[in-house]
Amino acid sequence: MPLGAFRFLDVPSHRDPRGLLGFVEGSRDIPFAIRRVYYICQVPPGTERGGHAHRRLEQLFIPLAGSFRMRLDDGETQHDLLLDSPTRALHLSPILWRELYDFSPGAACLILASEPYDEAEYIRDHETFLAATRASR
Ligand code: T46
Repeated sequence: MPLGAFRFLDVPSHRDPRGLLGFVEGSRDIPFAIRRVYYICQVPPGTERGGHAHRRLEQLFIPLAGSFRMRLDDGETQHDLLLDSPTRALHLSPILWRELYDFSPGAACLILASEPYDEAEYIRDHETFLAATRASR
């Protein structure tokens, strides 16, 4: 996927009377090898998370329970997305500013990442982010 792009992906899953089982294999169901997994949950009402972009990292967001919204900015266009289904994941490429908000009570999101954690590849200043988008065009 190009820099600054995003797309929703259907997560392969199996539903039967016992519930839902979803599965993702790195480099098969998503175009990157999974090198890190983290999760966000127990978010207090009214809390926002994110407020940054990544220089190299690709991520897949799987909203396992509840819902939240994500504002995305590619430097030119803003999008406001609802994540509310464990079988509809959001794939983000690098160079996308993200803000997560409006978490429902009990919301939980699993994130699959293409790189180990590295604070140096975060862009936490919006002006620096805008400069990076211009450089990437
Ligand atoms: C993202 C959004 C959606 C680690 O030590 N290892 C990790 O893998 C992660 C993700 C975080 N941390 C530490 C770094 C900070 O001291 O956990 C602390 C909180 O992280 P942060 O303020 O970056 O949390 P969010 O929710 O603003 O951002 C996170 C991810 O960092 C980021 O990649 O896209 O979730």
